[in-house]
Amino acid sequence: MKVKVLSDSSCDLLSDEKMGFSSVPFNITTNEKNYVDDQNLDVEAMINDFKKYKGRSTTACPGVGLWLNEMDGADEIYIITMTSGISGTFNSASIAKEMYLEEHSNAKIAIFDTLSTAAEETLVVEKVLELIKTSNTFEENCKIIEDYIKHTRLFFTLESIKNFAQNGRVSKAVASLVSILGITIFGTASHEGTLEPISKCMKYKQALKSLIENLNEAGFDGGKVIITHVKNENKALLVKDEILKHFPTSEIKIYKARGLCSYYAELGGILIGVECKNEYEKIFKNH
Ligand code: X90
Repeated sequence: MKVKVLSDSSCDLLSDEKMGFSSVPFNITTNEKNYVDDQNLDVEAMINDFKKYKGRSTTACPGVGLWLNEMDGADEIYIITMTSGISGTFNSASIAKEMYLEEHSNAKIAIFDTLSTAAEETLVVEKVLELIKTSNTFEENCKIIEDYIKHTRLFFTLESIKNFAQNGRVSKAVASLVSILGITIFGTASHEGTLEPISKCMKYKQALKSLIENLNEAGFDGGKVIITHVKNENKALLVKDEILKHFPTSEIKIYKARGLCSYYAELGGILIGVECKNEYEKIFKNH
């Protein structure tokens, strides 16, 4: 029996055939170039291009055909997507699921909308990759994953949300924050899977303080943590040290953001995915 785990490229992990994992790419497009967010993308070069680029740019979620290709004759398929609150990726994976089932009526496919991105999506994918190694049934795994997603959170610090605002993926009120230079926005993925600012900070120390307060409120007590950074390993290490200072039993991994998240979280951005004790309500509006 063939099992596959699929996710879009807002997850930090690259395709890994041995693990049965495929990453399906977003596209990032400027007037000059198209960047395909797959294993061949030179993320650093893309970030450098964007430092100089002044024109417009957009992104596009993976099309139905790309999802279908990666389903690849599998009998059991787990699909983990970034938030349906700001992207069409969940929708396009859902259409691919229906089409695949028409041809493979005995296959089992489950799609999980993380209502989040990057570090939190990566936590979920890593959980699924662990689960498929157990002797659990598909249905048992799906229950565990659904419950897991209710207990993961995403926090972030961003130095710019210009690309977010330019693409109309935040409200006007949030977009207005972009005009203020030199501040860090500390925020979280909302219940609906949108960007929710919590505070504006002049110093990174304030953002770290907010993070620890929010982790306590979320019932975090030292579980697994993933930190995704956009060319900012120093700050990722700072965040790691601060979390360990307050929650010494945390298991923390640091990953580099891939193309899509580097584009939206922008240079310096940090995304923190955590496992929490408290349930966080996830409101799925678009499906
Ligand atoms: O083209 C598309 O479908 C992509 C749409 C938007 C992608 C957003 C990527 C977010 C990257 C930014 C900060 C955290 C926001 C949290 C919201 C859930 C990371």
